[in-house]
Amino acid sequence: MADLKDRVEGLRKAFEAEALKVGDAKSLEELRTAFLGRKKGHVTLLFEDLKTVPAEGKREAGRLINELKESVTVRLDAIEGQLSLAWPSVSGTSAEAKLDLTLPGRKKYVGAAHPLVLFQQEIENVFLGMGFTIEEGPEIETDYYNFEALNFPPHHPARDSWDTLYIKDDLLLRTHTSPVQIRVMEKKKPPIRIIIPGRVFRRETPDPTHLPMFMQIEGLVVDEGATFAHLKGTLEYFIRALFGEKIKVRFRPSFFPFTEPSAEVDIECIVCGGQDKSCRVCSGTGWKEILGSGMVDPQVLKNVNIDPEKYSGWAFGLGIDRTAMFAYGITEMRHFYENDLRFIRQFGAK
Ligand code: FA5
Repeated sequence: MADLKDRVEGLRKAFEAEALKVGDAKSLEELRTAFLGRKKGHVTLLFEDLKTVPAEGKREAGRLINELKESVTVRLDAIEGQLSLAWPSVSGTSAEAKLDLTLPGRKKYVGAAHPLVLFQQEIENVFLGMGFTIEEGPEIETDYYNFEALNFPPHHPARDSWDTLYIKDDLLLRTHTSPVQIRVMEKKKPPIRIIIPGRVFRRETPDPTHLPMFMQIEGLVVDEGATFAHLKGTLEYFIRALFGEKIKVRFRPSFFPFTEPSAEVDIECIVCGGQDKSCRVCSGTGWKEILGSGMVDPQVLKNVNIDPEKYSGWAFGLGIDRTAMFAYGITEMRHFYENDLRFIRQFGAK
């Protein structure tokens, strides 16, 4: 038994010494065969010798040999793992083991701002340059802020044009950024000159220019002597700053319960220039609406305790996604949300 113990120890040391020399798959396989080979492996032969050990020592001897077998196997597997992780050596013998230095490197991409975020920042910068400041508000709103304070009485038919997603009776996903106008006017007194970017939600079937979740940027100015001429001049300046001096812009009369008079603003269809009767973006009209606007209705000012005899205001709500389509010449708004990296990497992600 003492003799077997010594042989186990001797083999363990011999194995360790050999294991340190292994440098490739071939020498690893040779070492595995030498110690664990089915017929003549050193450890295998020990099991043969076990038969000659007297009965009272068999159990202990078996344990020692099994431990040796286990530690040899674990060590061989670990070496195999290390070899497969290592770079193939240039001097390797097989063709595939050679490192091909002429292959192009693998590009590592770092994260970058989403194209809509970049575009939102571009819009914000134009307005920050004109002295506006940025405000934000909640995406989950009450009926009061989304509708009632904005002059939509309950059951008013104009509510139908905002297909609303309700959470419960009085709580809804805001359908526009206009409720933040009310929240700000409740807290701040004129002069007010703000923009409000944010996500809005509507029960809409997606198509190339409509989504059920999209982004708006609201603008609000309240001051003594604010007029429609200021609204028109500011929006024209903004649109030319984004699209260049030559862009064609038109103001079209419209209706919103919270502004009077109201106007929608269209820009020429950058996709077809009005030349394609089957254009999926402008439906062949040559124009596409990008924002709604108007003079703040005196009733809305009264709702927030601002005296409409002293102050007047104007406001607008621009679709960020819709406008970004034109700025980047994209014919499908859904691309912005599908997160296809081939699309996204065209906008600043390096
Ligand atoms: C409004 O949401 C008003 N709150 C805008 C407003 C603000 C008027 C302040 C007056 C004063 P409208 O529903 O038209 O209006 O939406 C404004 C803009 O959002 C549209 O011109 C368009 O650019 C964008 N938009 C509207 N619906 C969608 C949609 N389903 N998907 C993407 N963009 C949309």
